Parts: sequence; structure tokens; C-alpha cells
Amino acid sequence: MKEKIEALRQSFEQELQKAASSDAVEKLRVAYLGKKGSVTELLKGLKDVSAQEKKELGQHVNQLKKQVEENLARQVEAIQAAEEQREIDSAEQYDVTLPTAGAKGSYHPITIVQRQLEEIFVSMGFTVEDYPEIVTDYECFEAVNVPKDHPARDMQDTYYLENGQLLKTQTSAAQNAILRKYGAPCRAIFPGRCFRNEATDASHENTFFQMEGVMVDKDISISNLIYFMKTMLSEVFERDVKVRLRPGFFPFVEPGFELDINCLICGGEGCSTCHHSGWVELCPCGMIHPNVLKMGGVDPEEYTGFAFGLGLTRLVMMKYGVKDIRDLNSGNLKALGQFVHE
Ligand code: FA5
Repeated sequence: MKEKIEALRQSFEQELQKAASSDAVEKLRVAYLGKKGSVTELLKGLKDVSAQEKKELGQHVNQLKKQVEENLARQVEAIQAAEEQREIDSAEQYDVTLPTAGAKGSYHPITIVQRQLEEIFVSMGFTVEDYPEIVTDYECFEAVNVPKDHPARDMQDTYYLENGQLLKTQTSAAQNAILRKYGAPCRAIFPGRCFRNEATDASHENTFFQMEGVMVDKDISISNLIYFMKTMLSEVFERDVKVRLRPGFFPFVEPGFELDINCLICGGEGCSTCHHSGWVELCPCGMIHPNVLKMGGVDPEEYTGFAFGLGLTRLVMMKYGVKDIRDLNSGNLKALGQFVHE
């Protein structure tokens, strides 16, 4: 029986070398390990040998069985890898530098509007600043007059890193650094991506864009604030839009306002985008709180300033009539490809 086992091992190895397709390997598996396969027959034959021989021969047959199983699996893997390689080699080769035949690439609508806003503000003497998305608790909250345990923190839950840093909830997180960088007088805008841990709906995302602006100088008043907000909106929308200013509370401004825009999705009639109010909260703003100026190294006795935190993503929705904010982060080219920048 030992010779039989050895002969089977050799014939298997020879046949395996010739098995060049998955089908051929499968046939071999059936021929050796199937119900009536040669190895199976050997195992069955063990019942006819003496108990002493059974121990030794059983070991040999089982070794052969293991070897057959392992080599079959290896062969299947090799055949699949070769097939994949053949597919890759025969795939259509193309030159990525050639111009496309049909579809044009386009900027994301948020980028288009952000750049437009940057141009408007630059023309009014503002500089454009970039700021990190990961900030400290001090930058995001304490430096803008929101101490630890302040109730206003409840409205801006976010995602925290293990080292205590966080994904910024508001572009106001850059106010302190900008004031320290430029001192007074200063005019700067700082667009950026913000993050909040909150339920999403047609007008709320957990990841959205804001554009903050500050202007600090001698004798800056609410009239300056209103002038800049009106100019910005009429330039962006290129038509008259109804806005309303109402009191709003933010610990970093005093007085503070909410600037709402008449919902351009429903024309003010009420829809899911404006939560059936006819108005969309767009640009909270106000006169910078003396504490914030002080923390930024600016003397509040000598200087005053305004700050605004424009909801850039919401502005894009209003400008282009996007009903659901989630479409903007969807990566859906059918929706986003419509905004080709002229
Ligand atoms: C703030 O974030 C203040 N930092 C704004 C500010 C700056 C006030 C300077 C005064 C002075 P608020 O949480 O309301 O405020 O957000 C500002 C704007 O961001 C909102 O009006 C809205 O347009 C947009 N926004 C806020 N949360 C979301 C969200 N989850 N999804 C989309 N847009 C949002």
C-alpha cells in the first residue's frame, strides 16, 4: 500500500502541473478527493489492513490527502492571479492628459461662491486668511468669550481628538489668531470648513462651510456692519433679496444680530429648507465683545469692530436653489456637475 500511496503522489503532482484552468483543477480535485476519488478509496482501503499497519499507513494517506488539498488550493490561487493579470494587461490603455470628449470638470459650487465672496471682500480692502480645521478648546471657545461650562457650548457639540483638540465648530475659532496677527486696524475674512455633532436635515449638515469676517478700527459702528453685509449680499445674488436683522445672542459680540434671508427656495412661503418659516438664518453678526478684543491684544477703549459668521453652505443653497444641503456633500456628479464656472 505504501507504493500505491507514493505512486498516487507522483501522478497527482504530474497532473497538477498540467492543470492550467480552474475547471481542470476542479476535475483533479474530484478525481483525487471526490466520493470515489483515488485518495478517498485509499482511506476506505485502510479498513482491510491490520491494526498495527493501519496506524502507520493511515498517517501516510492523511499526509497525502493534506498535500493534495494544499496544492490544489495553491494552484487555484495561481490561476486566479494569472487571470487577473491578463485582464489588467489587456485593459484599455488611455492617456489621462488628453482632453475629455464630452463631460467637463467643474468646481464645487461652494468653491465657486467662496471665490466670488473673496473677490468682493478683497475689493473692499479685506485680506483672506486660511486657518486649520483642528483647533484647541481655547481657540474655538475660550478666546471668543465662551468659558468652560458656558451654556452656549451646548449648541456646538463637536468631534474631539484624544489629545483634547477638536474639529472647529465655527470659523470664529480663528478670530483670536487674526487679531493677534494684524492688531488694529484690521480687515480680514477667513472661510473654512466647520463640524458639528448634530442631526442632519434639509438645512443642517455635520460638515459645512462658514466665512467669518472681522473689521476693527477706530469708530466702527453697526452702520458699517450693515453696509458691508448689504454690499456683500447684493453682489453675490446680483438681485434684490429681502433680509431681516433681529437680535441674536453670541457671547463674542455685543450687541449681536441674526441676519436672515427670505427663503429663495419657496419665495418666503415656507418649505422644508426654511423649516416652514419663510426665512433662512444666514449670517449672524455683531459688534466684537470687548473681552474678545482684549484677548486678541486690541485695546477696546481705543478700537471697536464688527464680526460676522456667514453660513457659506446655506448661501450656496439660496444662490443656486439647492433644496437639500446634503446634496452638496453627496459627491453626486449629476447634481454637482451642473455648476460649471464661466
Ligand atoms: C456661529 O457659528 C457664530 N460663530 C457666528 C458669528 C460670528 C456670530 C461672528 C457673530 C459674530 P451659528 O451657530 O448660528 O453661529 O452659525 C452661523 C451660520 O452657520 C448659521 O447662520 C448657518 O447659516 C450656518 N450653520 C450653522 N450650523 C450649520 C449646520 N449644521 N449646517 C449648515 N450650516 C450651518
